[in-house]
Amino acid sequence: METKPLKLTFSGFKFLVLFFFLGITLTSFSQTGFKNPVIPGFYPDPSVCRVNDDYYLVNSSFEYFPGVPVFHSRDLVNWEQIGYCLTRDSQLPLKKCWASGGIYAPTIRYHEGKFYMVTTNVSGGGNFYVTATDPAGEWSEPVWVKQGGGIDPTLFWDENGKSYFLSNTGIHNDGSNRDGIHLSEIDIKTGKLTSEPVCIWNGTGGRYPESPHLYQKDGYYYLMIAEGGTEYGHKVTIARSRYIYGPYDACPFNPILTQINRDTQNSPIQGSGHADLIQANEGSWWIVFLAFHPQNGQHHLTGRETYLAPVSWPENGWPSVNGSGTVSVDMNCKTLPLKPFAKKPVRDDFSTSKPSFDWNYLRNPARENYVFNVQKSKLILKGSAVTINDADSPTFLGRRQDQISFQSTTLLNFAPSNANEEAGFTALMNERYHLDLVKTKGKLILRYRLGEIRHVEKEVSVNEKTVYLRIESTPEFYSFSYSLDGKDFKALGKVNTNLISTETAGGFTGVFLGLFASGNGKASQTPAEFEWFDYAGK
Ligand code: 6LW
Repeated sequence: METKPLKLTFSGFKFLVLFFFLGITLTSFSQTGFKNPVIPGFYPDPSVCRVNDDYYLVNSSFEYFPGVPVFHSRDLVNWEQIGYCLTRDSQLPLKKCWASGGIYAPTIRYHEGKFYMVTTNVSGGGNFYVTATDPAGEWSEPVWVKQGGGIDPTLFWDENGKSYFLSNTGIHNDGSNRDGIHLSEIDIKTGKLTSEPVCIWNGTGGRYPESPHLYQKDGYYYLMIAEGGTEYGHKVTIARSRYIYGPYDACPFNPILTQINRDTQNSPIQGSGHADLIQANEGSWWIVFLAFHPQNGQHHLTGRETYLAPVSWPENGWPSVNGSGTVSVDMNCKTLPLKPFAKKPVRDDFSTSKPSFDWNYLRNPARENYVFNVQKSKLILKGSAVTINDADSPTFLGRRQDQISFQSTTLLNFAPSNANEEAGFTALMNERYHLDLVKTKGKLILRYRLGEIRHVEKEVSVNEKTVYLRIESTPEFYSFSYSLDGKDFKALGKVNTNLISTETAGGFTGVFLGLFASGNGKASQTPAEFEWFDYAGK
C-alpha cells in the first residue's frame, strides 16, 4: 500500500496551536475539585509553609516516635511524607510521657534559607525549635525557648526582619491566670526572649484561645487563632492591627471557619479548627486545618486529620474560607494543577533496613528489641518486661488507622515455650484502650482493655508457630479473625468501635494498628517474627 508523507496544512497547524494552548491552560491553571481530608488519619494541628513551588506541612505527634511528620506537596491537595523533624532521642525525650503528652501543635516556617519547626514537648521541657536546610532532615538539636509554660508556639518575622515568638499561655501579663495569645521578641540564635511576653488578644469569648499564627498583609498584622476547644465546638477566628502589639480588632464575621452551626451539625466533618494560612505561588490563598470524622454516633477513631479549603482574601479585607466558613468532603473549587503521588502499596514485606515513614514507636524505643532483617525480609520483635498496658515504651510498631473501614492482616511466626511471653496485633487508642489479638504459649486470645475493664473475649488453642491475624473495621465494629493457611479465616469476635474512640478514651490521638511483643514483667526468650503486614482501606 502506498503511504503518503504527512503534510501539515495551515488549518491543521491552527488546530495544533489551539490544542497546545488548551492543553497548557488545562494543565497549568485551575483544575476543579478535591476530597477532604487531604491527609487522612491522625495528623492534627497542621502548619504549612511554601518555598517557591513547594509546600511543606507538619503535624503534632504526642507520645509517638519519631515526632512531627513532615509532608511535601506541589498542589496543596496531594501530600507525601518526606520525613520527621524529631528523629533522635535528644530531640524528643518521651520517657514516661503520658498518653497524649509529648509533642503538641507545631508551626513550620521558612526564613532566610532555613526551615524552622517550633513546638512544645508538654511532658519533656516545654517550647523549643529545630532548624534544617532540607525539610526531609536531619533537623538540628532543639533550641529551648526560655518561657515558663505556653503551648502552640509560632515564630514570626516582620517585614523589617525582627523575630517574634507567640504562644498561648495561661499567664496574663497583668498577673492573672487567663488564657490569651502572648507575643514577645526572641533572639532566634539562642531562644532567649528579649522582651516580656504581652497578651495581645484572647479571642472572641470561646474557651481555649490557642494556635496563634501571625501574617502581614496590606499594612496589617493578622492574628489567626482557634477557640472553643478541639472538640465539636472548635472554630477559627481572626483579628488585625496596624501595630504588632495591637490593639487587635476582631473580624466582624468571626468565626471564619467552624462546623458548629445548624447547617453543619450533621456534616460528616466536625471540629474544624487549628488552622494555618498559605499563599500559593500563583497568588491564591488557602487554609489548612484539623477536623475529624465521627462514626457510630458522636465518636471518632481515626484522629484529627488534615483538611484544606480555599480562601478569598481581598486587599484590605478579611479572609473568607470557602465562601461559607464551613467545609465539606467534596470540595467543588478550583485547585492548583494537581500533581498526585503514587499510591502506597497494600503490603509492607519488611524488606527494608528501617521502617517506612508509616510506622511509629511508642515513646523512645529500646532499639535492640527491633530487628529489620532485610535478608529474610522479616520484622523481628523481642518482647521486654514492658507491656502495651504501660505508659512506657513496649516493643511496639504501629501505623495509623487512616480509614474508617479497612482490612489489615499480618503473618506471625511465634511459638513461645514460656507462659509469660506474648506477641500479637492490636488496635490501640492508648495504653488504657486497646483491642488485642495475642499469641501466647499454645493459645490465641482475643482480649479487650477498656479503661479499668480487662476482658478476655475468646481463647482458642493454637499450637502452630505460624498464624495469620486479621483486624477489620466498619463504622460500627472491629472484627477479629485468624487463619492457619491464609485462606480460611475463623472469626474470633467483634466489638463496638465507640468503646475505644477519642470521645471514650480521651486524648488527642487516633487508633494505631500495632504489632507488639512482651515478656510481661521480664524479657522474652522467644523473638516474634512478622513476615509481612497488609493494610487496605475499604
Ligand atoms: C493543640 C491545641 C489543640 O496544642 O489541641 O486543636 C492541642 N488544638 O492547639 C493538641 O493537639
